[in-house]
Amino acid sequence: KTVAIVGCPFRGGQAKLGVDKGPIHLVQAGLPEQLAELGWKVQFDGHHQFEEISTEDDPPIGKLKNPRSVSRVCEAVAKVVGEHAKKGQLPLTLGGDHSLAMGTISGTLEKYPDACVIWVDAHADINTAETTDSGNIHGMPVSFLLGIGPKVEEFSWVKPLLKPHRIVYIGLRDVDQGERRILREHGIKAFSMHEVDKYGIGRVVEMALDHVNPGRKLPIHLSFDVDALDPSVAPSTGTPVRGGLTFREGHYICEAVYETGCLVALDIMEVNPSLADSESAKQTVAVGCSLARSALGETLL
Ligand code: DIR
Ligand code: MN
Ligand code: MN
Ligand code: MN
Repeated sequence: KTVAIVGCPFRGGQAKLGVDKGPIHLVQAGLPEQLAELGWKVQFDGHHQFEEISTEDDPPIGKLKNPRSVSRVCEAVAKVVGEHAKKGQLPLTLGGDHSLAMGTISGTLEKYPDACVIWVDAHADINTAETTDSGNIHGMPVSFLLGIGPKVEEFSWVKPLLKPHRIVYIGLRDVDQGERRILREHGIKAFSMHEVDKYGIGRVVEMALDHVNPGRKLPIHLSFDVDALDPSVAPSTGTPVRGGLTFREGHYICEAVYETGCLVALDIMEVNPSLADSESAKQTVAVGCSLARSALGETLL
């Protein structure tokens, strides 16, 4: 078993500086060695630089900010992730902002068209070119993957391969009005922090898996935005929202997904070591590493 680390130092899907440094810090903190320790063969051939893709001179298209650079970077990421998956490797993408998941999930679906997605986040990231208030594309990748909302020519390479019943959310607590409507209209299953409080994380994960992966046979892509965690656990991230998952709840999700034996791709997104103080940054990077380890088989006993 081989894990291929795809380092994506990219921040064009949102406005804050520093999230492009996330993958560098995660690797410097020893993530490749930690995964090797768990028995994985680790392939990591340096961070992707996307040098040929300019983030300057990229004026908005409609409300969308940095549309060309986001689109081209995600297309490149889709290709890289797809190639690793086709070799039978498990791609672990380190962000960078969550717009990258447009690429990672496209790559996964290229190899595994029946894959389901578990999206762990404070946010639904399902705004469309029409509903977005911020224009930040990290708030929109899911709508592109589903093929909903107005068509944007620049993103025409994204195949709408994801079906609404193949994605489930855990951890939501900051969902825009337009996003609520989309979730409702498309019947997309979401477990907000309210359900985590009500049922406990164990039952929530079980219900989430029952929804997207009833027979536990389908490949799983786990896309984890560290802002799903409470800001006391993961302070260094661009859009923290209070009332999030505890350290254990976050790790439990990863452990339970690993236990299904169905995990084929993993994203750890939105670690921004430039935000908050350096202790907080260290803590957030360490949490990013330990979430990845849990999803890749680290156990407590
Ligand atoms: C908001 C915030 N829904 C937006 N989204 C964030 O900009 O569309 N996603 N922060 O991570
Ligand atoms: Mn997100
Ligand atoms: Mn988020
Ligand atoms: Mn988001």
